[in-house]
Amino acid sequence: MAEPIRVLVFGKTGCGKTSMCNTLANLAPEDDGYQRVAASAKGVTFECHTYKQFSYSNDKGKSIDVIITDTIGLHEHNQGTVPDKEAIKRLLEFLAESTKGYNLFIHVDEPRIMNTQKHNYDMFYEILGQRKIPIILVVTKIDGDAEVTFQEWPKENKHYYIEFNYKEIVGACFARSPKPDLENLYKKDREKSKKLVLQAIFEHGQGETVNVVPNMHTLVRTSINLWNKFLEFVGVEKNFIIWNEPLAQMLQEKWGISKQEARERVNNMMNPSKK
Ligand SMILES: Nc1nc2c(ncn2[C@@H]2O[C@H](COP(=O)(O)OP(=O)(O)OP(=O)(O)O)[C@@H](O)[C@H]2O)c(=O)[nH]1
Ligand SMILES: [Mg+2]
Repeated sequence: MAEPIRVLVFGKTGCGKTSMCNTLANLAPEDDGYQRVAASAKGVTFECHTYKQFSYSNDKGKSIDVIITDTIGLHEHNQGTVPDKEAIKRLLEFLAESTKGYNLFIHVDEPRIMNTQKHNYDMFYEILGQRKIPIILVVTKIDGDAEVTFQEWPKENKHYYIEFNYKEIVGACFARSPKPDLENLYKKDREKSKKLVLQAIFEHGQGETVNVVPNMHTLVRTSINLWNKFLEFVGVEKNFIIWNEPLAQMLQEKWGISKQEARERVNNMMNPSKK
């Protein structure tokens, strides 16, 4: 039997990642495995979560199995649930355990293009995926715009994204409402959006899997690059590394080396000239 397609979902906090994953995995609030979503000021998802495998058959009767992982939203306010430093650390810890790798990245974002969009893209596609994992963009919350359909949105806005390597841009709505009238409309939107995203997974996710953190060296290098990228975004001078200890601890736990060896490895990589 063919291997399932492994998909990693990322994007800034509150853009609708979990709402999309719940919908793709066919989960409603009363179901086991449904993950909480909310319009709160603080981020909701505080751990990466992998959903149970599900199947999708397209219009031509071809089917795929999909395993989808939702991640912690980045770019929270520092009073939020998971400040960026902690979010990056949890993400790396999770990825270091994800030895099967990924076939596809889904970047989720809202219609208005902001600086956080490029920043998230760089962190995942450029640094973590080393440009080896194909990526698609899902733009949520198109429902607020009566003028544009899901199919029209990507056509009308694709020129804003030419600097990015997105294989496809999908317009979507994954909202849910307790008000029955609104929910009737949202339900149809979710069904349409689900089909569009699953079809994009079908088309772009069938290549080889790539393990994003295959060894200790990659973990340290990736952490440094991610952290520097984050500092660049918040405008702090590069190489201001306060990460040595958490990183050494990760190496120690995951690869079972001594504390001293872990510290030495991290220090050598942080300051290669002193080696
Ligand atoms: N109008 C509208 N609201 C949406 C849509 N998708 C999600 N929402 C709402 O946006 C809010 C945040 O959604 P979540 O799915 O929790 O967002 P998230 O990206 O997982 O957030 P974090 O876990 O904090 O990173 C919720 O109130 C959702 O109901 C959409 O397509 N349209
Ligand atoms: Mg979430």
